[in-house]
Amino acid sequence: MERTFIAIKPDGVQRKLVGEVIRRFEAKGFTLIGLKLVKVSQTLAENHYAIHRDRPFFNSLITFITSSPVVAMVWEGEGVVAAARKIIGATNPLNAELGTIRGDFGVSVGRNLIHGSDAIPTAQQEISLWFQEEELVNWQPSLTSWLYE
Ligand code: D4T
Repeated sequence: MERTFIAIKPDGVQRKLVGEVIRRFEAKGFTLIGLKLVKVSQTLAENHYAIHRDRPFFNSLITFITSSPVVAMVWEGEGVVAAARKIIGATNPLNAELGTIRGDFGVSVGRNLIHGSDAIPTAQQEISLWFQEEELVNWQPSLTSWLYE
């Protein structure tokens, strides 16, 4: 089953949106298999955002993501990587559709509340960066037959 890495960023945690974010992923039908509150280290932040190392916003991004706790999660389900990106919405919350998390709760690209892996290989890489294998729980939700034919 496909898995994706989702992080509620410091602004999402500070703004008490943890429950709201989890509710949306649960209500859609995805399964939570990993969850922890993380005080992000400089090293973890730089590894996670390595692809943006040369971008002008890199330093402020690292300062922001290490400034306050992050909720790190792994969600599972068919097509969860692409679906999560739709649930999250466009990078700039002002461009994100209403009904998405960023569209409903954000006004600024540097405070866009949540991260979701952008592709299956990225998801695998990010899950192993943020979680030990033993922190992930394989379980079978009892409502699976009501979600999948
Ligand atoms: P993440 O990676 O956080 O899920 O965001 P996206 O996948 O939607 O967008 P991204 O990788 O292009 O940006 C990563 C991160 O950098 C912040 N950012 C981005 C910023 O502060 N200023 C900017 O101009 C851009 C493009 C927001 C998300």
